[in-house]
Amino acid sequence: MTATCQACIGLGANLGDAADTLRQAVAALAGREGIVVRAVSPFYRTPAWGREDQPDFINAVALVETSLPPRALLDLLLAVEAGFGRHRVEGERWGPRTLDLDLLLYGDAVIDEPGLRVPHPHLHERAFALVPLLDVLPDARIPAHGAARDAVSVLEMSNIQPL
Ligand code: PH2
Ligand code: MG
Ligand code: MG
Repeated sequence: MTATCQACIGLGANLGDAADTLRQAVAALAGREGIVVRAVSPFYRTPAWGREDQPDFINAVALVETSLPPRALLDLLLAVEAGFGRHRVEGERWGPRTLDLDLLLYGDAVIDEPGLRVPHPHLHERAFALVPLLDVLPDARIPAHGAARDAVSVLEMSNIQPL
């Protein structure tokens, strides 16, 4: 049997029918070789973080079991994003998008390579990712940071609204 790893994927969208896109994206992930979707959090409406001049996002987190190594999983996430019409704008950071799939956690791995940073470098400061993460993995730990529960406890959460 191939060894598998538990990974957490953050889903976000704020263009088009974002909730429908997220539902379809989960189905697309589940249909890929090497990924089993174990749990999906509720969907949340969240105010844009980092760049506020854009529509609210819909966010969720999927807990998956995967036989793919981290780089292959990242490539797959980027391919699924592209399949949903995600066009990356050069130099644009935190802008609006049809679908964003972020590798938040890959087991307890700490990876810092070009294009691939795990845990996600902003996870511990983003309620829109931590709240759904805790739904699927209540005891989640962020390697090099600590308990996700502790990270979220100091953040504003009242604006993270379940759909
Ligand atoms: N993603 C970003 C930037 N800002 N804000 C919210 N609420 N949700 C997101 O998914 C999000 C964001 C960059 O990936
Ligand atoms: Mg993102
Ligand atoms: Mg991303």
